[in-house]
Amino acid sequence: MKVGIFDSGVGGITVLKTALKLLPQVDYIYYSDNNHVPYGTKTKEEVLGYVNDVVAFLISQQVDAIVIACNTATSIAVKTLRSRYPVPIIGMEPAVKLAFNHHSDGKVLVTATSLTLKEEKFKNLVNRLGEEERVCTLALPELVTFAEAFMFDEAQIKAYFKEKLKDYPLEEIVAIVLGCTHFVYFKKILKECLPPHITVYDGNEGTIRHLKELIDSEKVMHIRKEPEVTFYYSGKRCESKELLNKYLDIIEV
Ligand code: DGN
Repeated sequence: MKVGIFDSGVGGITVLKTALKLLPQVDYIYYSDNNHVPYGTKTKEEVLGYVNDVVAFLISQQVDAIVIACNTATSIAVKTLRSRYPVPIIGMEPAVKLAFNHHSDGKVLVTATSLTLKEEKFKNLVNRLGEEERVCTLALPELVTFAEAFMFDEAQIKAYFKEKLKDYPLEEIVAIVLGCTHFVYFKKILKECLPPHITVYDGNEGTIRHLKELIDSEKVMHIRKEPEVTFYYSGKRCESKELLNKYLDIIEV
Protein backbone atom coordinates (compact mmCIF):
# COMPACT_ATOMS: atom_id res chain seq x y z
CA MET A 1 0.00 0.00 0.00
CA LYS A 2 1.39 3.36 -1.03
CA VAL A 3 -0.06 6.68 0.13
CA GLY A 4 0.70 10.10 -1.35
CA ILE A 5 0.69 13.08 1.02
CA PHE A 6 1.17 16.65 -0.16
CA ASP A 7 1.12 20.31 0.82
CA SER A 8 2.41 23.60 -0.50
CA GLY A 9 5.74 23.24 1.24
CA VAL A 10 6.57 21.52 4.51
CA GLY A 11 3.34 21.85 6.56
CA GLY A 12 2.11 18.40 5.55
CA ILE A 13 5.25 16.81 7.01
CA THR A 14 3.49 17.21 10.39
CA VAL A 15 0.74 14.96 9.00
CA LEU A 16 3.30 12.53 7.56
CA LYS A 17 4.86 12.18 11.01
CA THR A 18 1.48 11.25 12.51
CA ALA A 19 0.94 8.79 9.67
CA LEU A 20 4.30 7.12 10.33
CA LYS A 21 3.30 6.70 13.98
CA LEU A 22 -0.26 5.44 13.46
CA LEU A 23 0.16 3.61 10.15
CA PRO A 24 3.75 2.38 9.93
CA GLN A 25 2.86 -0.50 7.59
CA VAL A 26 2.38 1.83 4.64
CA ASP A 27 4.86 3.38 2.20
CA TYR A 28 4.61 7.13 1.74
CA ILE A 29 5.39 9.61 -0.97
CA TYR A 30 5.52 13.18 0.33
CA TYR A 31 5.26 15.94 -2.26
CA SER A 32 6.27 19.44 -1.20
CA ASP A 33 4.96 21.96 -3.73
CA ASN A 34 7.67 24.53 -2.96
CA ASN A 35 7.16 26.40 -6.19
CA HIS A 36 3.74 27.55 -5.08
CA VAL A 37 3.99 28.01 -1.32
CA PRO A 38 1.97 29.57 0.20
CA TYR A 39 -1.33 28.42 -1.36
CA GLY A 40 -3.02 30.69 1.20
CA THR A 41 -2.30 33.89 -0.77
CA LYS A 42 -3.16 32.58 -4.26
CA THR A 43 -6.48 32.68 -6.11
CA LYS A 44 -8.77 29.67 -5.96
CA GLU A 45 -8.21 28.96 -9.67
CA GLU A 46 -4.44 28.98 -9.19
CA VAL A 47 -4.59 26.62 -6.20
CA LEU A 48 -6.89 24.26 -8.08
CA GLY A 49 -4.39 24.14 -10.96
CA TYR A 50 -1.40 23.49 -8.66
CA VAL A 51 -3.04 20.72 -6.66
CA ASN A 52 -4.43 19.10 -9.80
CA ASP A 53 -0.85 18.78 -11.11
CA VAL A 54 0.40 17.35 -7.81
CA VAL A 55 -2.41 14.78 -7.65
CA ALA A 56 -1.79 13.76 -11.28
CA PHE A 57 1.91 13.26 -10.40
CA LEU A 58 1.09 11.17 -7.33
CA ILE A 59 -1.27 9.01 -9.35
CA SER A 60 1.50 8.49 -11.93
CA GLN A 61 3.53 7.10 -9.00
CA GLN A 62 0.78 4.50 -8.43
CA VAL A 63 -0.40 5.64 -5.02
CA ASP A 64 -3.44 3.84 -3.61
CA ALA A 65 -4.75 6.85 -1.68
CA ILE A 66 -3.95 10.55 -1.32
CA VAL A 67 -4.00 12.83 1.72
CA ILE A 68 -4.29 16.56 1.01
CA ALA A 69 -2.24 17.61 4.04
CA CYS A 70 -3.34 21.20 3.65
CA ASN A 71 -6.53 22.78 4.97
CA THR A 72 -6.39 25.56 2.37
CA ALA A 73 -6.12 23.18 -0.60
CA THR A 74 -8.82 20.92 0.85
CA SER A 75 -11.26 23.82 1.21
CA ILE A 76 -10.79 24.77 -2.41
CA ALA A 77 -10.16 21.57 -4.29
CA VAL A 78 -11.22 18.36 -2.54
CA LYS A 79 -14.59 18.03 -4.31
CA THR A 80 -13.14 18.65 -7.78
CA LEU A 81 -10.23 16.29 -7.23
CA ARG A 82 -12.54 13.51 -6.00
CA SER A 83 -14.67 13.88 -9.09
CA ARG A 84 -11.63 13.75 -11.39
CA TYR A 85 -9.53 10.93 -9.99
CA PRO A 86 -10.34 7.31 -9.14
CA VAL A 87 -8.23 6.95 -5.94
CA PRO A 88 -9.61 7.80 -2.47
CA ILE A 89 -8.68 11.39 -1.56
CA ILE A 90 -8.73 12.42 2.08
CA GLY A 91 -8.72 16.08 3.06
CA MET A 92 -8.11 18.09 6.21
CA GLU A 93 -10.47 20.33 8.09
CA PRO A 94 -9.87 22.50 11.16
CA ALA A 95 -10.58 20.30 14.22
CA VAL A 96 -13.53 22.40 15.36
CA LYS A 97 -15.77 19.38 16.01
CA LEU A 98 -13.09 17.81 18.18
CA ALA A 99 -12.83 21.01 20.23
CA PHE A 100 -16.62 21.21 20.70
CA ASN A 101 -16.76 17.52 21.67
CA HIS A 102 -14.44 18.35 24.56
CA HIS A 103 -15.87 21.71 25.61
CA SER A 104 -19.57 22.44 26.04
CA ASP A 105 -18.93 26.03 27.19
CA GLY A 106 -16.56 28.83 26.33
CA LYS A 107 -15.16 30.18 23.10
CA VAL A 108 -13.14 28.27 20.50
CA LEU A 109 -10.52 30.24 18.60
CA VAL A 110 -9.84 28.82 15.14
CA THR A 111 -6.51 29.75 13.55
CA ALA A 112 -5.80 29.06 9.87
CA THR A 113 -4.86 30.80 6.63
CA SER A 114 -7.21 33.62 5.57
CA LEU A 115 -8.28 31.56 2.57
CA THR A 116 -9.41 28.64 4.77
CA LEU A 117 -11.28 30.97 7.11
CA LYS A 118 -13.16 32.74 4.35
CA GLU A 119 -14.07 29.62 2.34
CA GLU A 120 -17.61 28.23 2.26
CA LYS A 121 -16.37 24.89 3.61
CA PHE A 122 -15.33 26.45 6.92
CA LYS A 123 -18.53 28.49 7.22
CA ASN A 124 -20.60 25.35 6.59
CA LEU A 125 -18.61 23.44 9.20
CA VAL A 126 -19.36 26.07 11.85
CA ASN A 127 -23.02 26.40 10.76
CA ARG A 128 -23.55 22.64 10.97
CA LEU A 129 -22.36 22.68 14.57
CA GLY A 130 -24.83 25.48 15.32
CA GLU A 131 -22.29 27.21 17.59
CA GLU A 132 -21.46 30.30 15.52
CA GLU A 133 -21.43 32.61 18.55
CA ARG A 134 -18.81 30.46 20.29
CA VAL A 135 -16.33 30.56 17.39
CA CYS A 136 -13.78 33.31 16.81
CA THR A 137 -11.09 33.23 14.15
CA LEU A 138 -7.53 34.42 13.61
CA ALA A 139 -5.38 34.17 10.47
CA LEU A 140 -1.70 33.50 11.19
CA PRO A 141 -0.04 33.53 7.74
CA GLU A 142 3.37 34.43 9.16
CA LEU A 143 3.61 30.98 10.77
CA VAL A 144 3.73 29.48 7.28
CA THR A 145 6.64 31.80 6.43
CA PHE A 146 8.45 30.94 9.68
CA ALA A 147 8.08 27.21 9.15
CA GLU A 148 9.23 27.41 5.54
CA ALA A 149 12.31 29.37 6.65
CA PHE A 150 13.03 26.78 9.38
CA MET A 151 12.61 29.62 11.85
CA PHE A 152 11.80 28.04 15.20
CA ASP A 153 13.40 30.55 17.55
CA GLU A 154 11.36 30.28 20.75
CA ALA A 155 11.68 33.90 21.91
CA GLN A 156 10.69 35.31 18.52
CA ILE A 157 7.75 32.95 18.08
CA LYS A 158 6.51 33.66 21.60
CA ALA A 159 6.66 37.42 20.95
CA TYR A 160 4.70 36.83 17.74
CA PHE A 161 1.96 34.84 19.53
CA LYS A 162 1.71 37.43 22.31
CA GLU A 163 1.21 40.21 19.78
CA LYS A 164 -1.38 38.25 17.79
CA LEU A 165 -3.37 37.17 20.84
CA LYS A 166 -3.27 40.44 22.74
CA ASP A 167 -6.79 41.54 21.73
CA TYR A 168 -8.43 38.17 22.33
CA PRO A 169 -10.29 37.43 25.58
CA LEU A 170 -8.15 34.50 26.66
CA GLU A 171 -10.15 34.08 29.88
CA GLU A 172 -13.23 33.20 27.75
CA ILE A 173 -11.38 30.94 25.31
CA VAL A 174 -11.27 27.24 26.22
CA ALA A 175 -9.72 25.85 23.05
CA ILE A 176 -7.50 26.92 20.15
CA VAL A 177 -7.70 24.98 16.90
CA LEU A 178 -4.68 24.87 14.60
CA GLY A 179 -6.41 24.80 11.22
CA CYS A 180 -3.23 24.83 9.14
CA THR A 181 -0.71 22.02 9.02
CA HIS A 182 2.24 24.44 9.14
CA PHE A 183 1.04 25.71 12.53
CA VAL A 184 1.56 22.31 14.17
CA TYR A 185 5.34 22.95 14.25
CA PHE A 186 4.57 25.71 16.76
CA LYS A 187 2.08 23.85 18.96
CA LYS A 188 4.44 23.38 21.88
CA ILE A 189 5.55 27.04 21.89
CA LEU A 190 1.95 28.23 21.62
CA LYS A 191 0.93 26.12 24.63
CA GLU A 192 3.68 27.79 26.65
CA CYS A 193 2.15 31.20 25.85
CA LEU A 194 -1.34 30.26 27.02
CA PRO A 195 -3.06 30.06 30.39
CA PRO A 196 -3.42 26.40 31.46
CA HIS A 197 -7.22 26.23 30.96
CA ILE A 198 -6.81 26.49 27.13
CA THR A 199 -6.38 23.26 25.16
CA VAL A 200 -4.81 23.27 21.69
CA TYR A 201 -6.18 20.94 18.99
CA ASP A 202 -5.11 20.04 15.47
CA GLY A 203 -6.66 17.81 12.80
CA ASN A 204 -3.65 15.61 12.02
CA GLU A 205 -4.56 12.58 14.09
CA GLY A 206 -8.22 12.66 12.97
CA THR A 207 -7.14 12.73 9.34
CA ILE A 208 -4.78 9.78 9.70
CA ARG A 209 -7.41 7.81 11.66
CA HIS A 210 -9.72 8.39 8.71
CA LEU A 211 -6.99 7.08 6.37
CA LYS A 212 -6.52 4.04 8.63
CA GLU A 213 -10.26 3.24 8.53
CA LEU A 214 -10.15 3.46 4.78
CA ILE A 215 -7.14 1.17 4.50
CA ASP A 216 -8.58 -1.31 7.02
CA SER A 217 -11.85 -1.44 5.10
CA GLU A 218 -10.00 -2.15 1.85
CA LYS A 219 -8.11 -5.00 3.55
CA VAL A 220 -5.18 -4.55 1.19
CA MET A 221 -2.54 -3.66 3.72
CA HIS A 222 0.86 -5.26 3.27
CA ILE A 223 2.68 -5.97 6.48
CA ARG A 224 6.13 -4.42 6.44
CA LYS A 225 8.61 -3.75 9.18
CA GLU A 226 9.72 -0.26 8.21
CA PRO A 227 7.70 2.23 6.22
CA GLU A 228 9.50 3.77 3.27
CA VAL A 229 9.26 7.53 2.77
CA THR A 230 10.10 9.10 -0.60
CA PHE A 231 10.24 12.87 -0.93
CA TYR A 232 9.49 14.80 -4.11
CA TYR A 233 9.25 18.55 -4.52
CA SER A 234 8.75 21.28 -7.08
CA GLY A 235 11.20 24.16 -7.34
CA LYS A 236 14.68 24.44 -5.95
CA ARG A 237 14.29 25.40 -2.31
CA CYS A 238 14.72 21.91 -0.90
CA GLU A 239 17.93 21.23 -2.79
CA SER A 240 18.47 18.43 -0.35
CA LYS A 241 15.97 15.84 0.81
CA GLU A 242 17.92 15.96 4.07
CA LEU A 243 16.20 19.25 4.80
CA LEU A 244 12.78 17.59 4.50
CA ASN A 245 14.01 14.82 6.80
CA LYS A 246 15.11 17.49 9.26
CA TYR A 247 11.52 18.78 9.42
CA LEU A 248 10.33 15.22 9.96
CA ASP A 249 12.76 14.87 12.87
CA ILE A 250 11.79 18.02 14.75
CA ILE A 251 8.04 17.41 14.83
CA GLU A 252 6.75 15.73 18.01
CA VAL A 253 3.56 13.67 17.83
N1 DGN B 1 -0.38 24.06 5.27
C1 DGN B 1 -1.43 24.76 4.62
C2 DGN B 1 -2.77 24.58 5.33
O1 DGN B 1 -2.94 23.64 6.11
O2 DGN B 1 -3.67 25.37 5.06
C3 DGN B 1 -1.20 26.23 4.41
C4 DGN B 1 0.02 26.56 3.64
C5 DGN B 1 -0.19 27.66 2.68
O3 DGN B 1 -0.01 27.46 1.55
N2 DGN B 1 -0.56 28.81 3.11
